[in-house]
Amino acid sequence: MKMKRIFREIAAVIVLPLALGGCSFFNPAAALREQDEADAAMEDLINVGFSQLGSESAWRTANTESVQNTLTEKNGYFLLYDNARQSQQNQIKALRSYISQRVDVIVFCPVQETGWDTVMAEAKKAGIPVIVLDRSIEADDSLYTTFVGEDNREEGIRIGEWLEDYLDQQGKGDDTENIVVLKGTEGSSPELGRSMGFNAIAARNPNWKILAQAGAEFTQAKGKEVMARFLEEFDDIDVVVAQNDDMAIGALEAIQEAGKTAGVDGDMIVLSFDGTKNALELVQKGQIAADMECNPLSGPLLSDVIQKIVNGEQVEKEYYMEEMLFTEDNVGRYIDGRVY
Ligand code: GZL
Repeated sequence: MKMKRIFREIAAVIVLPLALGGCSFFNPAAALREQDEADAAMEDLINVGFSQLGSESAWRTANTESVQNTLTEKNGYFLLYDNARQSQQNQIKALRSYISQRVDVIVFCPVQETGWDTVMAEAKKAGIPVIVLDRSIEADDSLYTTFVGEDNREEGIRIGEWLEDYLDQQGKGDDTENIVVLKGTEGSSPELGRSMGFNAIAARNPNWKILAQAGAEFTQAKGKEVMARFLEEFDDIDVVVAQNDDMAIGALEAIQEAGKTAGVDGDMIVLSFDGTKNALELVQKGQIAADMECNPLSGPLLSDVIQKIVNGEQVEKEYYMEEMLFTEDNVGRYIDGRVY
């Protein structure tokens, strides 16, 4: 589609000078014919520019692979991919590059909620539909076509409700519960959403005391570092809320190194988000008490939405992935089928 003109321009810039330069091994006619064939093949493909925010977690790797394994040439796509390494500026650069290459659709996972209006207005002016994937943004919603991802606030509420029920069942519904929270990338929609959801449940449980909340960037290393700091500061932590599995696994390492234990009969319980296979194995062992799924396998749904857009069909303003809560009661039925 639109990418065709780009390849002609590239061909003209590269091929002709070489031809004029008379390189002995170079056959300009053949090269242009090959270019035309490439153009023709390219013409039928949907050109998608995909800006991924980084590779900070197992979840992110699964999300990237889901998109790359779905938006393939065999499925009718030409995929341009960029890993922004947690930098909004890198994402904006990638989006501007896709605009200048006149792709058919732009897809991006925003590293943070704010700061996108200008570049999205540029995409809109260029007539390129934008799909916000995974994380949501704070922007004029006329600037993007649709959102495909997860309801992070609902995830936070569901983990909080599970903790309420668990404590009631343990006969601790009125006990003081000292809680620490390992937050994801500050300002990201999962950090904001999960915090908002969990805090709404905490607000109706005055016996829950949130001792500390700190950012640990959704990584295992930072999760361990921040949890170690919490363990030095507080000697009576009852609940750890890790806003993703990588931080939860890091926290468990710190708990063990501090000579403490996690689990139903342990010093504290650990709650997590994502539902990665490694974490579900820890749920099965009782080291993580509950894990709220956040489904990264959005490639197929994304492709369905792109097809609707390029076919001129009406699309919803948002599409949410199916998600469930894993505990030791149900995890055994799902763990073998886990692909991430
Ligand atoms: C959630 C997603 C988060 C995951 C983390 O929608 O953006 O980012 O929970 C990932 O594991 O790093």
